[in-house]
Amino acid sequence: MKAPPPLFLGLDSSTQSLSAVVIDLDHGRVVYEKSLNFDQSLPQFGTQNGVLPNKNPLVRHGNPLLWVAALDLIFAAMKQDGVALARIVSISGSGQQHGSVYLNNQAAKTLAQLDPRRDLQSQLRGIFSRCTAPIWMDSSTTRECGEIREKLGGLQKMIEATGSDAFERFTGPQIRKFYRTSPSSYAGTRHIALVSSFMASVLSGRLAPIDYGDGAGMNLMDIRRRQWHAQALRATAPGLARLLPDLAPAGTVIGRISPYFASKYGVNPEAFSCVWTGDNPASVVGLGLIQPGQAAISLGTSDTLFGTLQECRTDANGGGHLFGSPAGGYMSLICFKNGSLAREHVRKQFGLKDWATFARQVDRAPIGNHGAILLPWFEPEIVPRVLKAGPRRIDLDENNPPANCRAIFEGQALAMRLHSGWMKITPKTLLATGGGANDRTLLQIMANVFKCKVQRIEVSKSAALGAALQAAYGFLKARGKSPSWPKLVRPFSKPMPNTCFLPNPKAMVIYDQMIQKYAACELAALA
Ligand code: XUL
Repeated sequence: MKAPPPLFLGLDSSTQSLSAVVIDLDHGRVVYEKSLNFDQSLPQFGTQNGVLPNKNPLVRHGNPLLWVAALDLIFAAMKQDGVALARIVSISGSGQQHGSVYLNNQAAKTLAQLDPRRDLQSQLRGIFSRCTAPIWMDSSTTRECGEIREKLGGLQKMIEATGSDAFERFTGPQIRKFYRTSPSSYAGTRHIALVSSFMASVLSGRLAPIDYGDGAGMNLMDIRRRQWHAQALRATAPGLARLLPDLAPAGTVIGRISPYFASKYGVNPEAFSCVWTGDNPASVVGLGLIQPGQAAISLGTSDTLFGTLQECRTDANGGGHLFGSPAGGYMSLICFKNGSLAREHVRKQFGLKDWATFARQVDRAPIGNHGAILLPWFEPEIVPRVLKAGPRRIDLDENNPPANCRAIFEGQALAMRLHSGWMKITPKTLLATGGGANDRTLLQIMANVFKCKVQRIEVSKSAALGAALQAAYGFLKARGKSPSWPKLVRPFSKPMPNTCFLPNPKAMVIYDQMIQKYAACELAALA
């Protein structure tokens, strides 16, 4: 009898949940999917949408102990659901980008000696030099961004060196703030991990490297040479080089899975534990964006637009980012903090019970909304940089439900087009993923604004799927094979039937005019 095919596991530790996707590469199919929502599954941590409450709207931290508790829960769930964990030959993952975890001198030893009779949370409690982790939603480091940018020689030099301007949520400015405000805790830090490399460290039982995708989200990596940028490290905090792990391609085999997971959950003890990446880089491969010029929008907690590039092209205006792609080459990305939570804000404001009801309201207002503009900055925004939260309404009646529902969708789509011109991406099809991609009205508006076909892709957990593919790539490479990315992704990146949205020529003309007004309103609001 033929042995059952090997399985590959991808995990995604995102802002609000931990997801798992298991794939069978031989048959080109996903055999298992699961998501654990942090607020619901681990209410004892007191998070709201995965974030620790903080009175200061600029400060947003997560709890690394919650993330490891979720890891225990998801392995227990997989075991309970009958996933053939003994057939898993390789594991990789992705994490919310930019967030940083600060470990002390106990970390390496503790990770290497995990006891399967106890849980992760109680064993790892003592390994942190900072008990919370600033995440990508944090905007509290404007001062540090200015200092680092200046030390590196200004905006253009910063972008040239690291692929991005200094951004509040990026890890370098966050590290600098920690060093400045808590010097003794910084002195007690022996290792700084990203969410991705922290989770990979727990799975591997040893401190894991950072990959080029997530490494580029730190303002610390030389984007061309793919090594730590000595001057950026010096500009950030003293002794930083000693605190960072090596950089490595995503999917590189770190070692075998920690015996903790093998003996506690029955994971194959020979399974490889591979280097993780960021959630957006993982989505690039999860969506099959391997050819230069392919692009996607991800409508989740953050809304992002990203595409695959061969060459190193940066945004001279400083709003966008360039990261390494797990499939080699680069990915361009623009990120808006006001994604699903802003949409939800409007839905709740008008007491609309679900998204279908919301969509009916949108349809009651005409395309272009009689010129009503909503700058959707319910939270401090990343692009453009807005620190004082609060939506700005222009020619928009605050109490009119249809106008406001349409205005948030149109405003988000217009902002995406306005700020992504530098990518010079003109895809035939823009793929759509994330929870917001369930909304047909939103996708139709995206198609009209971007003037191209928008297609929803049959992947609900694109980052976790990308991570599983990364695990497969790393496994095959370590076995001396030469895996091909286009071949690996092909069976998994199928567009969904009946979810193709074609641009409407009349709407295209309306939005071509409206984008001018949107840009002018944005400029005026920023001034
Ligand atoms: C990207 C970014 C967000 C997070 C969300 O730069 O900050 O998309 O990765 O998890």
